[in-house]
Amino acid sequence: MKYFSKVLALILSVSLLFSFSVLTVTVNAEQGDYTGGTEPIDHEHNYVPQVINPTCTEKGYTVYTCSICHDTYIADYTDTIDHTTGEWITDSEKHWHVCTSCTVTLDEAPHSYEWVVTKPATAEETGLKEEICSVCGHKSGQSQVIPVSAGGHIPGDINGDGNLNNKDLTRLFQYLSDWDVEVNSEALDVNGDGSVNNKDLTRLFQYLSDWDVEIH
Ligand SMILES: [Ca+2]
Ligand SMILES: [Ca+2]
Ligand SMILES: [Zn+2]
Ligand SMILES: [Zn+2]
Ligand SMILES: [Zn+2]
Repeated sequence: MKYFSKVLALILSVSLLFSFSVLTVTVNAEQGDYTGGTEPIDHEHNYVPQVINPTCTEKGYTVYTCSICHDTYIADYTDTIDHTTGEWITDSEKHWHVCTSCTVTLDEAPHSYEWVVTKPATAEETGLKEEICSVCGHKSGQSQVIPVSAGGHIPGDINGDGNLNNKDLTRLFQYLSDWDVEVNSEALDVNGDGSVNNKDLTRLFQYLSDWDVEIH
């Protein structure tokens, strides 16, 4: 009987010890489950905002972090900003921009050339017209000399548009054919002989054909 009591006592104490161990393990396990996302102690989150500014490729947002448990969430997205463009970049055919922050190519288009008087002619000196892109300012390399202006007109500029070309030849032909066309009367006497006739037409044709002749 005494022996039996001893055995029982041993069994009881072993099972008690076992239960206690299980309990201890369980508590440890519960504590071990905590990995920093949430703290077992209840608290009012104290979210501190950190604003991340948008770029031209990524939206902006605000990161809210709890100063106590470090729980975070993201909210308050803001739209992307415009690309940042500097100077035009050009080649012989086209112009474009490159965003200085994300390097995307923007606004690519062929040059849009116009004739621009870069140096007006005077009574003493010839002027210069150049073909320049009206968008980016690129010069095609094409240029025209503007003849010295004499007495307020450009020699040979029959239609008075500042250019010397076949349109003037046509206009002079029309004028001589009694068409009702506008002419710069001071430019009509192309060869400077005091009268306006077919000789002036011939002289202008020769001049425009790069013959070595004078016009007035
Ligand atoms: Ca003209
Ligand atoms: Ca003449
Ligand atoms: Zn918190
Ligand atoms: Zn960009
Ligand atoms: Zn251009």
